[in-house]
Amino acid sequence: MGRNVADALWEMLQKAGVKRCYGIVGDALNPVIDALRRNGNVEFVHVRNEEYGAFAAVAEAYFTGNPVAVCGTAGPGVTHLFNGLMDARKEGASVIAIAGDVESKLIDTAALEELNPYKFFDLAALYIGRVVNPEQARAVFNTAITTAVIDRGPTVISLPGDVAASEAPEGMHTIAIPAKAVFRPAEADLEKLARLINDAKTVAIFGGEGCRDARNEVLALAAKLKAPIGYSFRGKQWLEHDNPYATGMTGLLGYGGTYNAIHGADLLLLLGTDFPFSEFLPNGNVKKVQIDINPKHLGRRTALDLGLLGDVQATLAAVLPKVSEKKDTSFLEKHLAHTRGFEELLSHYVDKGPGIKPIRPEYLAATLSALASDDAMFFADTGTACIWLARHIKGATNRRLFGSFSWASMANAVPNAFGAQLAYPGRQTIALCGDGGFTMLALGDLPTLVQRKTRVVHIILNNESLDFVNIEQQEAGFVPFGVDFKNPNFARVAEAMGAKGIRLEEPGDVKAALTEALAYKDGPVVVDAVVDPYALSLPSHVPFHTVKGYTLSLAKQVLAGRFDDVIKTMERNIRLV
Ligand SMILES: Cc1ncc(C[n+]2csc(CCOP(=O)(O)OP(=O)(O)O)c2C)c(N)n1
Ligand SMILES: [Mg+2]
Repeated sequence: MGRNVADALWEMLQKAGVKRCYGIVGDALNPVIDALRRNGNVEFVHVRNEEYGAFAAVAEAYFTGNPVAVCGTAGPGVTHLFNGLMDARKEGASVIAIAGDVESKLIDTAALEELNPYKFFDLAALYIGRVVNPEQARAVFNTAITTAVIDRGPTVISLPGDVAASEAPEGMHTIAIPAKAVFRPAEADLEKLARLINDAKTVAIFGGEGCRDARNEVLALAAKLKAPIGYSFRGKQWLEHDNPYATGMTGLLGYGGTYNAIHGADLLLLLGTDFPFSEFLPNGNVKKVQIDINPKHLGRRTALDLGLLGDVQATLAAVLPKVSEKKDTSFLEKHLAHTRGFEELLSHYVDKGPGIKPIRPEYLAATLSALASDDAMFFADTGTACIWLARHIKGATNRRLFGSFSWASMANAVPNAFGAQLAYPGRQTIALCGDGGFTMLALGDLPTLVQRKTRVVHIILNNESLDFVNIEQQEAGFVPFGVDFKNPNFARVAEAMGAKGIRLEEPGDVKAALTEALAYKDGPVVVDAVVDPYALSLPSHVPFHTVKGYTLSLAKQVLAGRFDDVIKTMERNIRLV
C-alpha cells in the first residue's frame, strides 16, 4: 500500500507550518500517531491531560502565528480538548484538533466512546469535518487547516481509525495558504473618520488585540491628536510599554486615567477591541468610532456613530495623512496626571512589601517584573493572578503577557507557558498561578515538564482560597462561601516529582527566591509563595453598585460572626480605597 489518509494529513499539516501535536494516544488515533512517527517532521508532545495540551497549543499558536495540532482519542479523550478549544476560539489561536472517531461502520450506533463531533464541537470550532471516506480527506483537511490559519481559531477533523488507515487517493496533498491580506475601509468611510476626528476638540483612544501590529500607527495618531491611550487586557502588551500617552486599563482590573479619559473626550476611538464590559464604556455624550477586522465586533458593546471594517494598522496608516494636528495638550496632561496618581497608590504595597507578612502579592509581582528578563513571557491564571499581571507586570518590546483573557478559564497559565517554552526554548517563561489553578491542571503535568526538562517558572499564589471568587462574592454582597481549602507544601510536592521547589513565606526572602527561580536552567521550578489572602483589588473606577454590594457584604459578615475577617480586610486595604 502507498500512503494512507493519515500520512496525507501530516504532510498537509506540516506544509501549513504545524511543528507540534499535543495530546494523548489511543485506539482510533493509533494509525494517525503511527503516521506522525513515520513522517518525522511534527513533534508529538505527550501530555497527561488533553486539556493541558490544548492550552499549550493555544499559546504556541497565538505567539508564533503558526497553526498547532492537538489530538484526543474517541469520546472521553476528545471531550477533554473542549475547554482549551473554547479558549482558542476566544483568544484567536489557530489550533487544529484531530479527534479520534469510532470506526466508520459504527457511526450512529451508540457504540462505545462514540460522540457526535458536530453536536459536541458546535460552540467551539469554526469548522468541523468528519472523514468517512478517503475521497473526502483532502478537501476536509484543506478546509480545516485553511480556516484555522486564516480565521485564527480552532477547527476539528474527526477521523475514524479505519479511514485514517485507508489508502490515500492519488493526487497532491499540498496546501496553499495566502499571506495576510491588506484590509481597510472604503475611501468614503476614511473621509468620514477624518472629519469626525478633525471636528473633535478632544480624542481618546482605547485599543485591544487588533492593535497587535498597529502600535506605531496608534502612537503616531495619539501624538498628532494629543490623545490618551487606554487599552483592554489584550491590548496592554502591545500598547502600554514605552508609550508616553498610556493611561492604563479600565474595567474591573482597571487602573490609571483611562476610565475618565474615555468618558471625558469628545470622541472615542475603539481600535481592534471587543472589550466586553459595556458598563465601563461611555454613553451617548461621547461620539464613538470603532475599527475592527471582525464585523461582529462593530457596535455590539456600545452604540456607535461610525463603525469601520478594517485592519487597525492599515486603516490608521490610511487616515493619518488626512488628520490635522491638535495643539492643546491639556486633556492629555490631565489624564496622564491621574494615571501617575493611581500608580503612586498602587505602589503602596510594593514599597511596604518587604515589611508585610504574609507576603503581599503586589510586592511579589512587582519584584518579579523588575527581576525578569527583557524578553520574558508571562502567563497568568484566571483569578487574582490576572489583577497582579495587569497592574504590576511591566511590558516591553519583546516581553509577552498572556492569559485566558476572553474565555477566562482557570488553570491556563502553566500549560500556556509550556507551549510557549517549547516554541521559544530557553526564553524566560513564567506562569503566575492560583493555587486553585495549579491543582486543577498544572500539577498533573508537572512530571511531563520534569521529563522534558522544560524551563517553566511556576509561581503559585498560595492563598488557600479561590480568592477571585471570594472578592466577587463580597462585591455582590454575599457572605464568602465555598472558597476556602487547604494546601500541601507545594515546594515539597514539586521536589518529590523531580522539579525544583522553593517555599517562600518570608517577605524578606522574595527577591532572593525569585532570583534563584529565574536563574534555574535545569527544568521546571515551583515557587510556593504563601501570600496574603486578604489582598483585595478595587478598580480605579468603582461603579456604584459594587461599592454598595461590598459594604453590604461586610455588614453581612459582621452579622455572621466574621468580624475578625472584616477588620483584617479593612485594615490591610484601607489605604488602597
Ligand atoms: C474552569 C473554571 N472554573 C471556575 C471558574 C470560576 N473562577 C474564576 S477565578 C476562580 C478562582 C481561582 O482561584 P485560584 O486559582 O486559587 O486563584 P486566586 O484567585 O485565589 O488567586 C474561579 C473559581 C473559572 N473561571 N474557570
Ligand atoms: Mg487561590
